[in-house]
Amino acid sequence: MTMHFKTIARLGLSAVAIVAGAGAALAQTAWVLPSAYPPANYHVENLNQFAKDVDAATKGELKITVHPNASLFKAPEIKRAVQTGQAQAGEVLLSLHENENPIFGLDVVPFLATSFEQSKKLWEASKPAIEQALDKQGLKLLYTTPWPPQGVYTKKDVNSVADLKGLKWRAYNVGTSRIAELVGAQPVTVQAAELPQALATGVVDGLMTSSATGVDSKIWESLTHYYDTQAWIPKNVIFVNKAAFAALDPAVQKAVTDSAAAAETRGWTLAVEKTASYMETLKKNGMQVLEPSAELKTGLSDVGAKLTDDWSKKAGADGKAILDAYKKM
Ligand code: PCA
Repeated sequence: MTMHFKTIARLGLSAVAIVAGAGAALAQTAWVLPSAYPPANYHVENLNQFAKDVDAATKGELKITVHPNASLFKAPEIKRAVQTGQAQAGEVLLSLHENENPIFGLDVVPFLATSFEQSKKLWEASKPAIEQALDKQGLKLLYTTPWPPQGVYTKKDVNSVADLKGLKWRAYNVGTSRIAELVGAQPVTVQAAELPQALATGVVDGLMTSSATGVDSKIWESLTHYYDTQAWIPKNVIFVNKAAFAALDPAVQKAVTDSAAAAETRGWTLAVEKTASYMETLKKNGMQVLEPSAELKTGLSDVGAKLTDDWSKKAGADGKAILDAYKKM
């Protein structure tokens, strides 16, 4: 792995190999695309299809190799790796980077957009600002895909937020740490690739995430309850280093953006379809999949109001304009 990483770092943006064809030399560009999620996850399935589509549309001129499960870079490092050209493209959970720009954390404001339909509207309202923020960082946005709505996993009954007090609470971003703080749990930041281990060793015994990540981590081996609170719908974004993109022929660029548009449509459809089957998988494996009580809902909505307030303060007038635009949609 170390060798592999070094080779990539050395090749950087000019990862171009010359492949000898039948009598002619064909210039082939090779990109690596790190992702932090496991191979069976639909985000990664979608990335693999995207890479295949680009390969077919460019007749092999651009080869994209997807590296899933944080095997090349850890989740919080992927964005910087693409900005610096250590990887040409990458997939990240956008809200991991809320500290750089509050707009990256809009989709994890609790109870703002809780259905896929609302989430799509929120995306449309915020896309120009997100695209521009990424552009300023040397990144070109390719597409986005949602995770399923976020619920609460524990190994005991939870009737109100008071029951979350004292839990070893797995956090994956600023918002989920802040929730721990507000409910009196102990936040432990663990990214998805390390979650199975953290659950198995008892480092965490409570968290909010999707049915997808519950299934990916075989959560039923450690926890017993899933409260379907549908609190927010986080999104992954897939982007490319601008210089790497600019170095492509226009026809290859078009193949990339066309394949990305197809991946975006496919990703949203997959998310909807998979949410239902992930819930079934949780049940089949013995998880109690439950509706939150009225008291739990109220408690979480109070927590959500505090996070909304935090976000509005950070995001200022620009943030407010986006929120207003979303509310009118
Ligand atoms: N799964 C990822 C991010 C959001 C989600 O549903 C995780 O838990 O890390």
